Amino acid sequence: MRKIIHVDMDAFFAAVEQRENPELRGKPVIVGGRPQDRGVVATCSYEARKFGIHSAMATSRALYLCPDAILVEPHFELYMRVSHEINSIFHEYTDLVETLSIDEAYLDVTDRQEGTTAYRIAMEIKKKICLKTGLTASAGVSYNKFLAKVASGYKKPDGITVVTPEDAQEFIDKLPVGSFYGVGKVTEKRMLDLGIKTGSDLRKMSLEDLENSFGSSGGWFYSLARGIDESPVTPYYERKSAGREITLPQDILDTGQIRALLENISEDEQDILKSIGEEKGARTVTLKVKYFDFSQITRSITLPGPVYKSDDIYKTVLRLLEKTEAGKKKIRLVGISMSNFGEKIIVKKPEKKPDEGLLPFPE
Ligand code: TTP
Ligand code: MG
Repeated sequence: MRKIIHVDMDAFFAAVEQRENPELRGKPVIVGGRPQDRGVVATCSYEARKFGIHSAMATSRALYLCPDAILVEPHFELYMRVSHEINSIFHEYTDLVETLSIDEAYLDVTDRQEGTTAYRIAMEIKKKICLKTGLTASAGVSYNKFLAKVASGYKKPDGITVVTPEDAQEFIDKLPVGSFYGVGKVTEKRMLDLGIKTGSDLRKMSLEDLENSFGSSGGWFYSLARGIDESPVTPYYERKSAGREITLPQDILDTGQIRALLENISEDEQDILKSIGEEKGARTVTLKVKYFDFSQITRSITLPGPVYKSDDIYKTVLRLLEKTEAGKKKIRLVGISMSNFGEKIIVKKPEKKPDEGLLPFPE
């Protein structure tokens, strides 16, 4: 059985601001954009939540609900620094860390429990986060990602909740459908319209009915209602593309020579994909050309399926080469890059749609 921990920082941006400025502690603090700029709330302190303020609400409305709240503009760089600090704590325990957002991650500690338990590891992580950053986090411990995530939100702030296989069904049955992974605002409303309010109601639905009502997500909801979520903790890689480019020793006009170079780079590309574990290939191929006068263009194509073999990459690149001025203008640099990794995604786990008006997360 797997042991998964989900850790989520409490009122993250607001807690960081309260740490930086003692005058903000114990007070309703809103981090977000200014009302005169039609700003929205990124988050707010727990003191502010008592007034009904929440993320993505217009700041003007938030200040109407709590005129004494203190509005602070976000300091993303600072939050990113803290985010890196907590991530390095996670990595002290396992490499199987999946970063979900700036303040939360899953850890798979199945193989890290010698002489300890997942619960103790989670306690230790919370303590270390507090020592290193002065902030509190909440944690959930269970045998899959879905339950660990719901559990971490169960006793916020500064909480820890364990859901064992024995307790799971009772725990799930009581959950409001809105807390199921993949149930966004629209799906929640549709479920409520169908009379599905809790996990228990969801479990009473047949697979067929769920598929009829929710398409490919139906099977996912059917499994979640029974505490089944096999999705692995997948370490998050920042890499979104992989490429290689060559600056030529001399500018080249001859397309034959350019093609030969591109053939070599296509072979390198296959090796690069292999070395980064993207052996299923990538769907988007981009050709970059810099002309003798330093003007530069890129031409790309997104294919219906991924390419991986150097021959296929090369063939695709030749199509792109036709859309350049190769042969007419001397070229000083050529490069190929591949992105959009993996097979065409078959939707198994629906994405939770962020609410409108979200502040963009920093890159
Ligand atoms: P959350 O973990 O959703 O919220 P939180 O950490 O502020 O509060 P909680 O104790 O309930 O976990 O999001 C983490 C940070 O991401 C949050 O501090 C601010 C930012 N954020 C936005 O900028 N816009 C949003 O709509 C949300 C939900 C979060
Ligand atoms: Mg949080």
